[in-house]
Amino acid sequence: PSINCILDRSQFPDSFLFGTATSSYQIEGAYLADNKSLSIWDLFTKIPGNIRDGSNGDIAVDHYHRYMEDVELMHSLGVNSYRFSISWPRVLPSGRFGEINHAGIEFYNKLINALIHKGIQPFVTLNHWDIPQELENRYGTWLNPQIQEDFGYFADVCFRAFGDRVKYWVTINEPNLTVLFGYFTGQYPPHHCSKLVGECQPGDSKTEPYIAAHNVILSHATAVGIYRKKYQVEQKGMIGIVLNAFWYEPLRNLPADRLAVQRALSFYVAWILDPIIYGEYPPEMRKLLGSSLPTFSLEEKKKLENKLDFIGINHYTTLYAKDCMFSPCDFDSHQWLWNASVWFTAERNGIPVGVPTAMPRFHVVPYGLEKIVSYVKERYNNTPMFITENGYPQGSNHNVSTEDLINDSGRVEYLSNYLDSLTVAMKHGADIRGYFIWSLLDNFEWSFGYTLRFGLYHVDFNTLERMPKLSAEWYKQFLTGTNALKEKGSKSQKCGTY
Ligand code: PNW
Repeated sequence: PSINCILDRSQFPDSFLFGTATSSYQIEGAYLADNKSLSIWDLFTKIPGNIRDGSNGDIAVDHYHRYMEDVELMHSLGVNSYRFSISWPRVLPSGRFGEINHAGIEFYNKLINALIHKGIQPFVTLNHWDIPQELENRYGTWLNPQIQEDFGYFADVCFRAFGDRVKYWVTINEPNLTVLFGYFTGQYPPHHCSKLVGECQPGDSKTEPYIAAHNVILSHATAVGIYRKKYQVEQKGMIGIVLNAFWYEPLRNLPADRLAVQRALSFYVAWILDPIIYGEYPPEMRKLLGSSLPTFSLEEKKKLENKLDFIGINHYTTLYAKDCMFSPCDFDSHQWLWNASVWFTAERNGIPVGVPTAMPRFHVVPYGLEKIVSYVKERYNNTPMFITENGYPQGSNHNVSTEDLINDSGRVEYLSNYLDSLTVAMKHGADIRGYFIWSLLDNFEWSFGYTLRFGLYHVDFNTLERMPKLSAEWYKQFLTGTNALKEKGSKSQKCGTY
């Protein structure tokens, strides 16, 4: 691989967390084991057409039964942290309407203890999209304020059971993406959308994403409130939220497109973070949307005072943004941010923004990480940040051999250049506390099923055997300071020159 710069673990503080990330639905399998109930993803994946290869997470990579082996893989990498999520329907099969499932608690206890035994800090996400289906059936999850109390209850159960050992909590993973995918495009459960977009459950796609986001923000605040009040003093952990965050470049060198970039960031990232940190939706959003954006009551504002301790950033790629407000676009505005009058593309004059990957619209643009970190740093007064996901997808169809998948030099190049970009942001003062590679191993990639692979470890989806890829070797060598790839591959350039 051609790595443009020599990275060194010693460029990062000793306390810096280096890890890998996964989520429960994507890896655990055992979807009905030991009293677990169905999540919204268990049902959604069974409806034909929802998942590219018709697959689901029933078995996934069977982490539920192979967790000890997977902890060993992490130990051999030399990571000091692991980001994973707790399956809500495994711990509370009927949410707040039923009993705690002790088998579920037991599973996470065993996992957490095994990690700690190997010196790996658990970094735990309470909800990475798998919500008990019963809550969707009963009242419609994120569309109903009831979810705030129910999510708070689930969080409370987890703090009480695991908080003596877990010092890093994430409330919700990428809610900015899931409310748009769940209530606007309909790509994810609960599959609501307007007729414009495709086949789905009828929903008011113009208002539902705002309502869902409002309940997400207040659910986060409820969980943080419980942590602050009942646990944090004693358990001494940190709690935050994780956002999906692209970087955007103006498509044309025009003020209108530079404003479009700012609107895209506001309508996607600040949409969730401004209320949590400043108690109000972004002024840019309010100005354009007026009363179609919900407002926070006095009581709700009180809840928002709980804020957060860190911001988690999941960053994968950069897109070009084009203004559609000052001069209307003659094509449909891109679906995700229909309300921001921005259109996104990954190409300028036919030239892609970076080297393409196997995932549509995901290109390799390392400086995007530095840029998005600086944006968050400036807007939120350098609140502590973790890069909670960064990673590179490979496609796997029958044309690709296992050997090619194992020999993932594209991923090594991606990761080293993004990590290098992160060091630049840190040199400029960004308070970054950790970095997690998505993912430890190949797994169920949502709408893409098993057709996209993000793992440092290859998984044979028939035998479920794990095998290290070149990127696993690279990470290990980086973490243990024996950067042998340095001699073999890199152009011996100074870091920061990608
Ligand atoms: C994140 N997009 O999801 C999730 O947190 C992970 O669970 C997931 O496996 C990972 O990124 C890789 O995709 C995303 O369409 C899903 O732009 C879709 C998009 C971005 C992130």
